Amino acid sequence: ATSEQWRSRSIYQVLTDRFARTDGSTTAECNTADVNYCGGTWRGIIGQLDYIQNMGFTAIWISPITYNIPDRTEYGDAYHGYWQQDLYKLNDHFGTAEDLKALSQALHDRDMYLMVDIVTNHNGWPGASSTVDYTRFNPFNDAKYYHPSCSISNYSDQAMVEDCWLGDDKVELPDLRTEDQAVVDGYGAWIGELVANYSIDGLRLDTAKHVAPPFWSSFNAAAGVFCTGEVFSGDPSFTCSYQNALDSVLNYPLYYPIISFLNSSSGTTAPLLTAISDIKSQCKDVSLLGTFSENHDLPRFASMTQDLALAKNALALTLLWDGIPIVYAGQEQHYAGYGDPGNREATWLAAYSRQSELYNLLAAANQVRNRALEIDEGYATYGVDVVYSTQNVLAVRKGSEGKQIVSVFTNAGDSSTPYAVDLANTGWAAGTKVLEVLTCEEVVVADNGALPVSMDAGLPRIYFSSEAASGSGICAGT
Ligand code: ABC
Ligand code: CA
Repeated sequence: ATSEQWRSRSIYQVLTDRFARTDGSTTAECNTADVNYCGGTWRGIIGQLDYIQNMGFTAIWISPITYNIPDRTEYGDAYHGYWQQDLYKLNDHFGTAEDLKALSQALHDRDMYLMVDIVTNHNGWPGASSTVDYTRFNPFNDAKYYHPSCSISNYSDQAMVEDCWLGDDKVELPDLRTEDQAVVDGYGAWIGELVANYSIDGLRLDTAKHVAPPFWSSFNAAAGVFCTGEVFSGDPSFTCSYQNALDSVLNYPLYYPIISFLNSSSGTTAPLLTAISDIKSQCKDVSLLGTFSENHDLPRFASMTQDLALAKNALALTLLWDGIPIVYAGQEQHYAGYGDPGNREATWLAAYSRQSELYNLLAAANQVRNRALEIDEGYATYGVDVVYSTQNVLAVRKGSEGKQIVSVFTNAGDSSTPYAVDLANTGWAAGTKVLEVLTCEEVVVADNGALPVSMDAGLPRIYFSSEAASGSGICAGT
């Protein structure tokens, strides 16, 4: 699928090993500290697509699918898939080629997309650099395809970030010469075939900042589908520069301000306000960036605060901001693991509960976003417009006149008292009936054009006009 098609999607991120087992078990042991395979599979994902789709997601991103270091290492098993050894074989812990094709088909039958995580920067080796046997890799089976070993000791030295090796002597990540034509061609031929074989709709490109942009331009073209790169940096000018080579990047520059605003009541909106204008001025197309507040490399939101109202604000903001929202499996269950490997809890241990408050908040937020996208061709590209801000409260409008969503976020927290504000500049005329889609209460825009907003218990608010909501199922039955 193209960038244009991905712009209106909403992505649920899964580590295949940790999301769902073929047997559908909700009790199979999975102790993250053991760093071993827990038994999740592609067939398992097929079995839980209702769980994902009922939250309103229209795509999934799965962890790498290729053959990895087969044996246990000093850093445990390659259950995450980033220790690739053979591009032309699948990781059979997750299933067969037929299983992967079946997952792709099952998604397409639901009009959902499949995004696959791809590693091109390195392979994986279970030991020190001096012990690497290059003949074990396919297709780059000779030392000539790799940079000489050196470790990345200084992340501000970009040549070092690109040419030295990630990993250490427990698990080395031999670094490909991605500037060489033979490597560019080898990856290009492979990705075109992979995308076609499994009808893949989009790619998440691992370690994007460890590979120079010219490689990415060729790779994105060879893939022929939407590509979003992992440029792990909070610096907008650095991260945005990769969007000149790739369709999209993950929005790390937005991640840090989201967290510092919402992970405690003492945070402020200031960094987020700065980020909005920085990202807008530096990134080529903000509407294609991947917006997230958790992933498998970062501490879970709930490891920073147990406050559920703050978690709700973080998720509402993730979904209703500019860009393509991405929610990491387990976030809807308020999982609280701190960093790798603790943040890779098995989703099945929450029994795929649809009772969870965050599950229901995601369903409501995706529903209103999906509706706005359906009725407003300008929604996705309408850059968020700040209509109100204090240190602790932020209200934004997104979408064309009459079809806009106005959301209000706060870091007041769940023990806070009511807070009322009359919001001007929402774009709605006096007398317009507006629905708050999380409580399903209707309010009317006042004669002076202000939207009467009443906040309570630190909860976010999401407003959409009753007319635009009508017939969509939003707040149906209330
Ligand atoms: C294993 C063990 C761990 C052990 C580790 C050394 O080895 O499991 O217990 O501690 C995979 C696996 C991991 C595994 C690694 C290494 O491989 O998932 O479990 O860890 O063997 C991607 C993937 C990630 C994956 C890899 C490798 C890359 O998402 O899951 O890991 O294929 C760097 C990379 C980034 C990478 C990330 C984990 O590490 O750039 O691609 N992610 C700074 C640096 C970043 C750096 C980040 C985290 O720290 O600039 O480059 O990311 O280490 C902001 C700044 C940022 C800064 C942050 C901290 O602060 O703007 O630049 O990021 O303000
Ligand atoms: Ca590299």
